[in-house]
Amino acid sequence: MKKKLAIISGITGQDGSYLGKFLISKNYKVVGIDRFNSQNQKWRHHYLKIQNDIIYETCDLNDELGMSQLFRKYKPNEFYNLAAHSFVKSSFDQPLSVIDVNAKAVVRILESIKQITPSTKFYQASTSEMFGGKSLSNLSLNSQFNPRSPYAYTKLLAHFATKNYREAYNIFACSGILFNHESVLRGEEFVTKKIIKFLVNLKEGKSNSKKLSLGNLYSKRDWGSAEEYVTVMWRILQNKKADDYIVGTGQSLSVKEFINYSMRYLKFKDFEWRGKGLNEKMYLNGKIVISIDPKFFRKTEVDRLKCNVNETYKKLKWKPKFFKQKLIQKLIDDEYLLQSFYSKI
Ligand code: NAP
Ligand code: G4F
Repeated sequence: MKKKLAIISGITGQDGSYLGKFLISKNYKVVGIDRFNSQNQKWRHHYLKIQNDIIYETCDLNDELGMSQLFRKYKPNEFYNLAAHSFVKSSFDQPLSVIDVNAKAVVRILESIKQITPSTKFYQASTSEMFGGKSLSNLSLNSQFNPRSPYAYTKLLAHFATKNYREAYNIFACSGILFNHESVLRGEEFVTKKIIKFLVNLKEGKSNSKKLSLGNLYSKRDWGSAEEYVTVMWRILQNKKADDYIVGTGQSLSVKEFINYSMRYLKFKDFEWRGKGLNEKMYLNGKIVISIDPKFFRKTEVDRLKCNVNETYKKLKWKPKFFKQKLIQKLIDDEYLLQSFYSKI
């Protein structure tokens, strides 16, 4: 039987790398779109040992001609659009370039599908950030969107464009509204990786790891596992009907709770939080190890995100295995494995 062919944009990122590995294990031919300066980002592929199994095509998502040529050349069965400016905080500093990659480029891809390969199934990486706000209840597909950053409002445009191409042109275009998902391959600017790398180094007495500065300790996120969530992206495109989906764990933790769980799993004793607001600090054996730096605060924060998992279970017949302590334990165990991998090469 002929292998299915999938194109993944954002192949060098956290999700692109895990999805690439997953699709290769499913016997797909995987074409990954990287950028001319992505070379130093291939470390994830080396770690997962997939670099020789991916057909790399270099093309910026904003390169309209280059992107349409990829559809002509490969006629993909599936296209996973994971490329994005994905860091919320820095999206405030460059809103126009965020609009280009997170919104305009998505419409161009959908146009290419419509004009060149209308049977290509399309997955759009939508995000729980689109809900924004201060939501207290569990978020579902019917919840109101209230984007609070350039990242979130550009993703919302792409989300609705995906829906519109599905409804107007009958294209198999789906959005997965995914809540935060983490792994050892997360970029170091994101809070879970920043915390865990610091704490593991602190535990191991590494000299570069004496003090950590963070922003808002009280925002809450519904954190799941990236390795698990990429399998759901694939599932979404295997359903009979194209639709939108919401994917989370139904559990949320604050940044501070995440740190406390991590400290306990790493068996740190004698740690305590003292002070309030900008003066809040964590002490370990009487010494400050974590403090607040206002430079990490968002101009407009999303205070709390928590998924209504009933919809996830019902529409996808899938339940997450990793959340809360189990996720944190995996992130810490995997951080040790990653560090040991790099110490040997
Ligand atoms: P990531 O690690 O930051 O990866 C982003 C990818 O996009 C990288 O491969 C990057 O390439 C690529 N990219 C950025 N700008 C590009 C451009 N102009 N042209 C081509 N490629 C470009 O993000 P992730 O965590 O894997 O997330 C994957 C997708 O899911 C993103 O769209 C994100 O917004 C969305 N999402 C993520 C989460 C989450 O919690 N992780 C939750 C909901 C939605 P370089 O390596 O060259 O920089
Ligand atoms: O790890 P974060 O930067 O992730 P954020 O902003 O929730 O966005 C991630 O998840 C979204 C899904 O909801 C994705 F769409 C998006 O692409 C990305 O993957 O920050 C998490 C929370 C925020 O409330 C932030 O204010 O942690 C808080 N935080 C506190 N101190 C910090 C820090 N965040 C970062 N990055 N760095 C800090 O020092």
